[in-house]
Amino acid sequence: MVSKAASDAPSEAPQSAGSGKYLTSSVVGAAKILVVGPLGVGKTTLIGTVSEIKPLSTEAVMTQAGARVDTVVTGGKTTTTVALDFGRMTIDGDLVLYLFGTPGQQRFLPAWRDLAKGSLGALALVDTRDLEASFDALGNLEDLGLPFAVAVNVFPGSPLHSVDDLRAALDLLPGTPVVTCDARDPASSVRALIALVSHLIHIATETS
Ligand SMILES: Nc1nc2c(ncn2[C@@H]2O[C@H](COP(=O)(O)OP(=O)(O)OP(=O)(O)O)[C@@H](O)[C@H]2O)c(=O)[nH]1
Ligand SMILES: [Mg+2]
Repeated sequence: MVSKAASDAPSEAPQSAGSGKYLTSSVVGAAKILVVGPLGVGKTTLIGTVSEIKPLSTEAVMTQAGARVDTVVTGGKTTTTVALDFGRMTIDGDLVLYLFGTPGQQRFLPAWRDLAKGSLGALALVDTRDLEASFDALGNLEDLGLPFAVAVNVFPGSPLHSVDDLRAALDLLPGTPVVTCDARDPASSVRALIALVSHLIHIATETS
């Protein structure tokens, strides 16, 4: 399931995990993971929360000029991702995840299909205040045949649904993990990514 990782570090560089800048020598595998979901669901936030390197983000200010083609969100959000987010997270010291966040605006869907190339799976963030907004991203993952886990990012006032109701509303396969998270909280976001990785390992074990 995972490929052998080459260390990011030059040979003379310290291998300590202290700075988080370089991969530790214990890393034996790597996986490219997408973080997808509709506008404002928390993709950039989650990658920034868990990344052990300074995350790459490509935020642009949303103006009225884009209102004709873009979804406009309220609640103080003034920027949106226009290309990708990138971050890196190591699990258990031996598996490194390269996290690619996709833009949420509908018009960037073709771009994130390109981002999907070479990825092993996706974490699909969902906001229960607008479940329908997730359909495009989930549909794209299904079209691409990319396994995914759903992480419900809980906002103030988010309606609470049972996992069974969410599965039905999102038309998920029985094995697709559904977890809740707060994208601003490292432990919660890491748990969501571990749920995805466990799912990917399960699929790989079943098919090998
Ligand atoms: N309450 C709450 N707020 C959150 C959470 N996750 C993100 N936010 C806030 O929601 C806003 C949107 O988050 P982003 O991370 O920019 O969302 P995004 O999915 O990257 O948005 P686009 O790139 O525009 O599609 C930010 O102001 C975050 O601080 C969460 O779990 N709970
Ligand atoms: Mg973003």
